[in-house]
Amino acid sequence: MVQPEAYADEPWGDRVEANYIVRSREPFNAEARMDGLVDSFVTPTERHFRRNHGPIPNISGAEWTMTVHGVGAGGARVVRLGDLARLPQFEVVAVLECAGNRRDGLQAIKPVNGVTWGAGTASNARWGGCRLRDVLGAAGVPTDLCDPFYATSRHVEFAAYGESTDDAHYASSIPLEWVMNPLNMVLVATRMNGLPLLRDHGFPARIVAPGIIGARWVKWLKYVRVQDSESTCFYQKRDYKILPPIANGANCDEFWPRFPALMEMNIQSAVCRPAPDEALQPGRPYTARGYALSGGGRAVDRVEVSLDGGATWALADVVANAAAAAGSDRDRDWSGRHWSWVLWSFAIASVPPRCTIACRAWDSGGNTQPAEATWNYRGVMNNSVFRVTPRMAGGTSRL
Ligand SMILES: Nc1nc2c(c(=O)[nH]1)N[C@H]1C(S)=C(S)[C@@H](COP(=O)(O)O)O[C@H]1N2
Ligand SMILES: [Mo]
Repeated sequence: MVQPEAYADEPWGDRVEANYIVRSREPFNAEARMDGLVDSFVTPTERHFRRNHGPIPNISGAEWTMTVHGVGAGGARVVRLGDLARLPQFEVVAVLECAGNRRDGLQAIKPVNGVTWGAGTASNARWGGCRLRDVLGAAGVPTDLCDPFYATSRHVEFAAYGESTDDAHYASSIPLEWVMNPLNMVLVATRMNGLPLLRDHGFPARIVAPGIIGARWVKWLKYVRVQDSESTCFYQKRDYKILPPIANGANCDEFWPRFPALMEMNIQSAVCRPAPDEALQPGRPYTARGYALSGGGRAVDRVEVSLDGGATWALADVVANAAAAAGSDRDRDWSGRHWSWVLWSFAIASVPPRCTIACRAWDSGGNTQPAEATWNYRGVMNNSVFRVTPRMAGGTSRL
């Protein structure tokens, strides 16, 4: 349990509350206002959502240490920011999405266990730091994925400084093989959008695991550890799983061990404009805009919009993607991996007097979003077709 005094030192100066819908203050949980998400391909830091399971630790960069538990003799080492800075530096533009994004759609069906979220817990940032693979390689972990070492399933656990609400500390893990593949760009990130991480985002160092749900992007790193089984932390074993709809608060203990910890994001999209509180002018043109993303490095291949309840779907224009942002006309990065979201727009020539705008995306795995959501106890991974029914401005149109 976290004592209330633990929240006495929160970084309120770094939080532009006007940009957010604040869902809880202790811990600080705030999603981005939808209309602020589509102005730029890379989400400005002051608009990036914040998701915390406890108070924000106040760590001195000069004093911070992270322990690396690698393999064999000399496999345990303590690293400081200077050690990370001496390794080759990389940048990746990657979308961070909370597995609880759009939980409100499941809550509307039946109560769920978790913070309410609309579609504002996804943001696209430019992350910088060194590769976790290089940190582990220096701690004795074989970097050749054909090494017999990889014949056995292994995991890397990430654990955080600071307290958390459900366990002694925040921790989780992902498969080692994923981390050691350089194409996957798993970083020990120290920078976000060109600046040192804010405290809210994990200063001085966090995991960036592109294509994987936000819960694995552990902030305020205390140690990284190679081990034979996944993390036993609450957030790995008893949270962030899609339980079957028969599981509930009374019987969930029976179901947690039977279902795997979530890893890759699923195909997702949302309308950001019109925002939920925005009024449209009937009969006038309007350009709807939004984002779409997928997990595991899969590309968003198309985004579709329906104004007739899903009877017909028209193609939206993808107006920003990673290739365009990098000044390239190739739609695939050479490795075929996609870590960013795309932004899309859809021109409506004349806004009908009553309309629901629906969107859905398709990814390179041929996946699309289901017409209706299936409820799950933890309220995770809701990616049903996104619908917004805007308010219509009454009376005369604005001059
Ligand atoms: N130490 C720590 N790391 C954490 C969390 C946390 O509560 N504590 N929350 C996780 C979850 S669930 C998400 S979605 C992302 C959110 O990252 P952000 O706050 O930088 O947007 O951080 C992850 N890393
Ligand atoms: Mo999350």
